[in-house]
Amino acid sequence: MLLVAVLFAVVALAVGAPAARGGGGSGPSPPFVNKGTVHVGVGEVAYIESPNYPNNYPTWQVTGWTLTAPRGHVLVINAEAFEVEGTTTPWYNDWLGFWELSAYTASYGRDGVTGPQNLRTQTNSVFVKFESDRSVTFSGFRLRIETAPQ
Ligand SMILES: [Ca+2]
Repeated sequence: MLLVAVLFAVVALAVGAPAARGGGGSGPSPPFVNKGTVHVGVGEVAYIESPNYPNNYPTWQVTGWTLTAPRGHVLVINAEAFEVEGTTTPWYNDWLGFWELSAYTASYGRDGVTGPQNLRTQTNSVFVKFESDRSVTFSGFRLRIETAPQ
């Protein structure tokens, strides 16, 4: 039981860290915009785009999506377009990341450079988070999302 509690605390810290970092300043976290849940059925294709795409995304904003697939399936995510002010080091400038929602696994795919390429999730639900800092924006991204058997 204690182990579960510790694991939960670690996950909570990992998820909370990027917003708490505050884009390099000491100010508050960027405002969060919840884009809701996108369910992708077997054989279906869904797309999510950065805010205002293909025009530039706003500065100082966190945008979140929840992606789900039917039980027994996972999500396969590909960036069809990805123009973001980022580095290969997480937590700098603007970045996109993924968190499993139904497993205590590490986040992955945090990236501001290439975007996900054939990223296969471990479970059927992930949280997608895009954070932009206080300056410099680009056209952002368009992600293609499909399902595959787990
Ligand atoms: Ca930026």
